[in-house]
Amino acid sequence: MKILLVAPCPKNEMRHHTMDIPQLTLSLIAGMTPPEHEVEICEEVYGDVINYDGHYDVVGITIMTQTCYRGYEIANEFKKRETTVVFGGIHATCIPQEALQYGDAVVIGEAEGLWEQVLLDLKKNKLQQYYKHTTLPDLQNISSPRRDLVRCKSGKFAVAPIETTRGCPYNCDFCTVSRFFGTKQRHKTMNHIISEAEEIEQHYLFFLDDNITGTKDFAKDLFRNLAPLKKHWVGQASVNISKDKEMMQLAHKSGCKALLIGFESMTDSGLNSYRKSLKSIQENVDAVKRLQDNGILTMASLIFGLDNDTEEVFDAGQEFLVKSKAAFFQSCIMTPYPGTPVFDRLKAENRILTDDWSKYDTTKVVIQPKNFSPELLLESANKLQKSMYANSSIMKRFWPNAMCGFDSALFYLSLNKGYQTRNVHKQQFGVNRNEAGVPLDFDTTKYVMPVKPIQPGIVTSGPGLGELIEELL
Ligand code: B12
Ligand code: SF4
Repeated sequence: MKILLVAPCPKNEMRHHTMDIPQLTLSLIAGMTPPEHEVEICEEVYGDVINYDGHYDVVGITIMTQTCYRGYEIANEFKKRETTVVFGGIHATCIPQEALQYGDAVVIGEAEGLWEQVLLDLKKNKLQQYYKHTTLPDLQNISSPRRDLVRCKSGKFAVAPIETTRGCPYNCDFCTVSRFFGTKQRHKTMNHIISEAEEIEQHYLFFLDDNITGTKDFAKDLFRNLAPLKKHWVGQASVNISKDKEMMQLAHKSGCKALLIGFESMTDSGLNSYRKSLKSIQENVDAVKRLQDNGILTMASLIFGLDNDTEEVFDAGQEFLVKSKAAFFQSCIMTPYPGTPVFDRLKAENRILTDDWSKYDTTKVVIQPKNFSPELLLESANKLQKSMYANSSIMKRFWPNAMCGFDSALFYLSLNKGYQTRNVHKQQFGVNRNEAGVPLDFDTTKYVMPVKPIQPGIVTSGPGLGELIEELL
């Protein structure tokens, strides 16, 4: 069969030129496809153009919430040509009923073992509507990604994605990860990870794991095995790494240049409700400094708009960033992703302002915060982001980060300048509300009308939401 795998990108999304990271998802699915099939990969964000008349037997589309409408538009084009369309990914898993309106089948959860079944069923002309696991797949025997099919290899820093684990024990109320990948971390074998890393031609690796140090012994072992490869890498970790000197040293020796750390909230009450483990601004400042002392830059991620947040959180965030001189800053606006307890709660409290999924990307306001206005949330988060990426701030934060090494200094400057440029684009977005008279019913057909006839009984909102994942976990 001739297969096309697509990662859609909304047309108005700006491409981030500083660091191009191809998605691992599509090459992984290609890797689990039996060799008798011919596979092509298309990543719209890097300018790949979809050949609608390529006579594919099946088109697989991966969707996140923010990209789902573009995914549905692509599906519509293929449905006009009577091509079979299969959806997968985090959004399709959270609302499989919705995705099914635009395609022929939905793979719920991880594709390993299910995608192979989809292809077998297709061959027999017996495609089912939903495919889902009864247990989460074991990563010990996972197939390797087909990196040879990935076209995007450029950028100032050419970065290759790689994963070592799946799952996150924290289960934060606003996040889909634990509900999707489970609360127990599952690992690939060390041999598999190291030989995959060895084969990657790029010098920079991006570990996709939500918390690379989630299992301490495994992480330390990984770093020891990685060191001889002399690669550089970036990844995500819990702030707890800053309390473990040996872990920081091993990470640094293995080539770790920067870690994205979710500090999430700077107020005690915010932290308590989202189960993070450092409590005061000073403790968080010290954590960043300890990482800097060990040669690791911090990308500090803060969420604004949590229910415990008062107007003071923005000043607290500012204080933390100024004092810590964190290398990078990601300001996330609280976004209620479908399938999360926060979505259900805010929906029940009528505090969701729009059902336009394309706005759900954490840079736009789609909720009514509890203690201040949506406008204040947007303005304050933007102001913080703008002040962090002002030239004066970039210069003030330069030295402690540049002390981490020449490569780090270069990386610091490039990424800060990249964020500065992107920021100009971001500031334009306002608070997003459904237009007057448009009901908040989470019915996507008012945004993208399916080409397939709408099947009666398929609900896109309400109690059905997320049920299928709950069952699995
Ligand atoms: C790395 C990452 C990024 C990187 C992406 C770099 C890259 N090019 O890969 C960066 C930093 C750029 C990024 C950006 C964003 N991200 Co991000 N990101 C992740 C992260 C940590 C890993 C993604 C990943 O590759 N996982 C590993 C792959 C293998 O898993 P997978 O994609 O789910 O694929 C498996 C299954 O879903 C299934 N599958 C997937 N697609 C398909 C398709 C078919 C046809 C089939 C059969 C199966 C299938 O099979 C795969 C193998 O089992 C996830 C969290 C997570 N653990 O997944 C968040 C996550 C995906 N990101 C998220 C968000 C919100 C964003 C942003 C909107 C904003 C932000 N603050 O980061 C932007 C938007 C980017 C965009 N593309 O539009 C959310 C999405 C929530 C949602 N409901 O949509 C997640 C889940 C994080 C979270 N805490 O909730 N992200
Ligand atoms: S926000 Fe981070 S720590 Fe919390 S569940 Fe999601 S991935 Fe885990």
